[in-house]
Amino acid sequence: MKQEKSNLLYEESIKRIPGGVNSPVRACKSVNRTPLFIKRADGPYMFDEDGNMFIDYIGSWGPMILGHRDPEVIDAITSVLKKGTSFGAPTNLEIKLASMIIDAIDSVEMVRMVNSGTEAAMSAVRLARGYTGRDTIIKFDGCYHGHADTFLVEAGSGVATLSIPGSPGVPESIIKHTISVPYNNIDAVEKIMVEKGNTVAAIIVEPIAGNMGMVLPEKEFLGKLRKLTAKNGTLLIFDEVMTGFRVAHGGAQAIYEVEPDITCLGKIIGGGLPVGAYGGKREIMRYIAPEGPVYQAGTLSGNPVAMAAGIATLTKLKQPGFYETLSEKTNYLARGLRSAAKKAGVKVKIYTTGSMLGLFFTEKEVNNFDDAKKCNTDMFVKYYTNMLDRGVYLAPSAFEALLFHQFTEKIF
Ligand code: HOZ
Repeated sequence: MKQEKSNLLYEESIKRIPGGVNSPVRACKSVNRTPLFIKRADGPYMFDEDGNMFIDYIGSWGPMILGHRDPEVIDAITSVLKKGTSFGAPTNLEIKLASMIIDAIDSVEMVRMVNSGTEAAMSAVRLARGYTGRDTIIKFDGCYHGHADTFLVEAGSGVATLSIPGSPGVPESIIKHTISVPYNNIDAVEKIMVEKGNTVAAIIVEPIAGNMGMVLPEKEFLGKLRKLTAKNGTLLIFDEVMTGFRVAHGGAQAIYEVEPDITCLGKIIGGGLPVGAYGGKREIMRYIAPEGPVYQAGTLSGNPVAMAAGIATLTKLKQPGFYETLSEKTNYLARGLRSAAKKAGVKVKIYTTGSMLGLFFTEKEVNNFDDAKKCNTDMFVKYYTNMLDRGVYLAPSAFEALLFHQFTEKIF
């Protein structure tokens, strides 16, 4: 594979941008490579500066469930662009996207738009603390809720990929309020809640973990979290930035039939433009300024171009059978991967839900971050490198999920 132009750009980039990238995991360090610079994308494909074509199974880390340059999304963006790009004032588009989210997710009665998943999770925690008057947050090892101070304890995604246990710059005085426990370990949560449940503002969880590879919640895990939080006056926050509108129209909470108090969203709801949102029960959401005392704001929040892209995307996702078809394609792919691994004598565990797939090089079941960390990461690097050479673009990390799009069938 030619990489001359990407390499030249990387040389320039690294002089001006830390690590040459604007988000660490893109640097491809854990797979012993330097990044490919992308020129354009179309449908299921991405094309780099050297003219290499790849089937894209990152989908911009989640938003591109319709593939790239979906005609309806592009039309919606173009028509808004002609009217302006940012007003810093309310628009009808915000009401429309809010209504679509409220209609899709039963637990969401009101929603506030922000600009990223990080912002959504950070704001949801502030709201939970303001609403309950408590400081402690429980999170789970290997879950990733963006890069706000509160969450950089045993985090997944890029933090796990680069083996960064925490981060300098995060004050001890902040993270002393964060307790991180193993995913799927309800006994550990119960113990903390018995000891100090009345000081815990919120439990935040990825209802399907997607940032330590993809790890499914054990039966009853989410339901028990719901019961424990309700009993202790603690809020339950589902971070559905990755799973929202991806695993089902109503998110992971629709699959597991557990309603959180607050849901964080991002990625798909912006159709490929920067967006995030957090929503929940009316009584809680009314605590946000200007209705309530919890402050949170943003110049570009509810940006009309992002709203239009989100509306066009969610409209298409409402087509009957969309998620069922995508799920069948994912399972088809999983079967193929399992049989190829078997033929090659490689031990793998593969999990799927909706259009997400978790691939681990191990023979043991993977239920939490410790299990994920014990998998054969050297094998992942080999796999990643060979897939890239064969034109398949995967996340450059053993701690990410594979994310499929509506074009999957055209490829196989
Ligand atoms: N939430 C993304 C990982 N699952 C972030 C991607 C990045 O770190 O750039």
